[in-house]
Amino acid sequence: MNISANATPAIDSTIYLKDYQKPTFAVEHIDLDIQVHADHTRVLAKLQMQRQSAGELCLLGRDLQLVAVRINGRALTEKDYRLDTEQLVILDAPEQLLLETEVIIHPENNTMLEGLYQAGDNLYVTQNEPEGFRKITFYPDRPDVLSVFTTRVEADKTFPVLLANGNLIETGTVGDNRHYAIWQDPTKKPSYLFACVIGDLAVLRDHYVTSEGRDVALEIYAVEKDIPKCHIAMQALKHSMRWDEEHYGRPYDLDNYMIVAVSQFNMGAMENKGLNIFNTSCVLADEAYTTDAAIMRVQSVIAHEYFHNWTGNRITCRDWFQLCLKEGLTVFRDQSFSEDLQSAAVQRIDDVAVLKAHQFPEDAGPLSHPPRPDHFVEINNFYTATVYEKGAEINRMMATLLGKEKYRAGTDEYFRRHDGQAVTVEDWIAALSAGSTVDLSAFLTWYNQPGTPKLEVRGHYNAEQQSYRLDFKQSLKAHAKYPDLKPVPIPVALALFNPHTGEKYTLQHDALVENNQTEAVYLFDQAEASLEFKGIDQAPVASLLRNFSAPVNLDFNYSDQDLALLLQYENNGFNQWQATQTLLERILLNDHPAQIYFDAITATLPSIIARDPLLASRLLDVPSESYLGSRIDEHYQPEMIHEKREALLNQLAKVLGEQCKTIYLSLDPATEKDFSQAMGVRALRNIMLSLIARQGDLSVFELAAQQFKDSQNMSERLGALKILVWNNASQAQDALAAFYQQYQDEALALDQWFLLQASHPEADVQSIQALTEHPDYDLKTPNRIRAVTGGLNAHPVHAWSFGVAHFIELAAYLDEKNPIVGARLLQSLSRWYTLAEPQRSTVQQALQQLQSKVQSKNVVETLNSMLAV
Ligand code: B3K
Ligand code: ZN
Repeated sequence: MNISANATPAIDSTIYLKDYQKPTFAVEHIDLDIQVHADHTRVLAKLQMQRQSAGELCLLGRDLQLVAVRINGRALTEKDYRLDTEQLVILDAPEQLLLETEVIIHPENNTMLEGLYQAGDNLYVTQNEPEGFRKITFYPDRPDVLSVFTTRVEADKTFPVLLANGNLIETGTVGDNRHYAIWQDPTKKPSYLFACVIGDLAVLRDHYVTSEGRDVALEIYAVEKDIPKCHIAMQALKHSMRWDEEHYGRPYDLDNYMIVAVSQFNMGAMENKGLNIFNTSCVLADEAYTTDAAIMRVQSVIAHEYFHNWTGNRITCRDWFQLCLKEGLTVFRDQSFSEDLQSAAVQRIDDVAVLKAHQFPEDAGPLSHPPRPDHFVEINNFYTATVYEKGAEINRMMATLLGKEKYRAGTDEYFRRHDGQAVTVEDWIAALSAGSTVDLSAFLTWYNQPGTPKLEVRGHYNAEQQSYRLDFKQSLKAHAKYPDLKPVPIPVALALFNPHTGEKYTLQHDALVENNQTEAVYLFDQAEASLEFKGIDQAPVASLLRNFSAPVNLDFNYSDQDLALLLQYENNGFNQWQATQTLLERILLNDHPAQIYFDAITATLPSIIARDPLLASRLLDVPSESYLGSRIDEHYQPEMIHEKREALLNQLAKVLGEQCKTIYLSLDPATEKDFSQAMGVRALRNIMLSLIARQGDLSVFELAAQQFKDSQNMSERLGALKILVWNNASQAQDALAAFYQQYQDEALALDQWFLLQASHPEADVQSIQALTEHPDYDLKTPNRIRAVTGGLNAHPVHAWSFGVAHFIELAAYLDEKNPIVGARLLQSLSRWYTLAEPQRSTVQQALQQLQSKVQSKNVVETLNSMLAV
């Protein structure tokens, strides 16, 4: 009965959305008994099942050692079932049955961090989305089988904490050394939301009273020394609970909500019902240990996982093709929450920057897929920027179009119709349309086709008629797997500025869907269309796609001067930023003169710094080398981009001259009461330090060394350390050693120490090797692996030269040990074919060689797609 865990998986097993079939059996109740021992874990499961439709009773299971199987009390023999590496099929199953199985699993050897696994000496945790539950027990492990779970967890008393979903109903001892806990989750849920935790952890407790009067116990579990770093997450949790009540009318539905922090985790966090499991990087937050950006991320991930309770858990996905139904909507919800936490414009800038840096390149390369794909080999490969971030943008477009009230009526209807169900993207759009009374069915096209639409707009001013016409055209690049591409509805938020006064014109036009006099939204949903405004007495400067109202590539005939004017006049902070980014892209990629940019930024910066330091810090963004690289489709030479960008930054430093030091010295984060303002001040000061270093002013190292020494804040300390280390200052080695000394037992701070060195501008094969040979480098901890690969990716010149060997070697190793992470790492090489020769062929050969060696579905599917260009 023992099926080998290592049999080669079937690689050609593509799964298609069109083949979806309803489950043949429902599971009314599952009773689990998980007995953890040092060298194995025994799992007993009792499933009360009921036939729903004709077909086999198929239980999915992987790497399980089957000990016994019984139906309605009768032990089965091998002729009663079929067993292979993926499933247990019961022959001649009755209509109604109690199925009992007993299996042995090995969480202590589970390096894939999927299913039940040991995460360090004192902890066992689960990760079951999307298909981890089948590594715990035989089960119809698919999201449309919802059941009531009762879980008994038993372990040695050296693991005092025994958790599972729902309410604790019993605890007790087993002999002298062991104990157990029984949990019951009253809500029906799919198996991917099952979780249990067995560990030696401390806990931070609080509570929250919902709008319905339910007093919810809140608990965050972490190792003892990290408990003081859990307060920000706890506040964010309470804030999220309130926010979801106020904005979506969704109160929490259980009596407890637990979060567990784990240092070995494949991704950010997991929304298991009432028992979230988090990567420590997404829960621990403390100004002394955590950067401002990481603190913001903690708050947004806490909110994200909490919001899943309604969008994901109470209403889940019918099948994994619908992943973006829960992820796109939940990302949109967490982004909206974060916009309320800090400057909304800066949050939008940061979210769009991520979209453009990751999703746009993904959608422009061989891994491009629709937010709702229609086929896959390995679903883990589809937890992508497209599913998450583009999915969020689709929801944002519909929300923009509907306005607050109608959007709320639409989401209310969704919850009313589908609570307790497993549904599809069509169900979401239908409910949103019915509730809002606006037909949104055209937005389905966004879910079903790949690629970033190109939106070409041309503005024509007619002085005689005092009219201004905008001609719109949309197009998509052909895609081999999705040939039938259609126009999509594109909400274009816009304003027209008088070029002399900077005032906005009043906009009158019947085609505008939202119009508050001077700011409007036009829904462009044809292949081509025009829009003409009357009463415009000067050739205006149009500001299009305000707040990034649609995820498209805009090509508009702005002059550079128009963009400079927008930096000055726009009251939409996002479009101010976008104007600088467009201008810089033209300078760096199309050789436009830089002077207009320098003039505009020097003229506007002082007033913006005084008003909004956080926004000011973003307006100084210069598009990253990797983003610029992603805009080049052939003969891409990373060195050339690097040199141009460096030259521009050096010139900017020169133009700003003395101002840099003046700004640096005039700002003091300690005097800022508001976190978001203080964060802006810290970001600005760090930018100024790097500009002063570019001026060749050696006194910057004194300033940086002082900042490093005096500050208790991680953003300030790391910012200063970067200046010292990246410029090889004489103080660098001492500071690096001091940092290590202070944080060697703080894994997340140490990740920053690795990242900072891996992203050294002069990093090379030896320095990267030294990092990977460091005693604290750990291949079992994805965060540590990502600290080094993240550093390499920060410099495309490095990533595409000696970095390639590092990625390939890692992927070959992870193919067996942790294929989810292995496949993910390779995605950053997906645009290899855009490189100029000979680099293009070198990388291609390296990928091909890897392709001949790897086995996992994850890595094989990723490489096959990457090489099929
Ligand atoms: N739903 C999980 C992601 C699971 C990823 C599995 N490879 C986290 C989230 O999106 O909230
Ligand atoms: Zn999510």
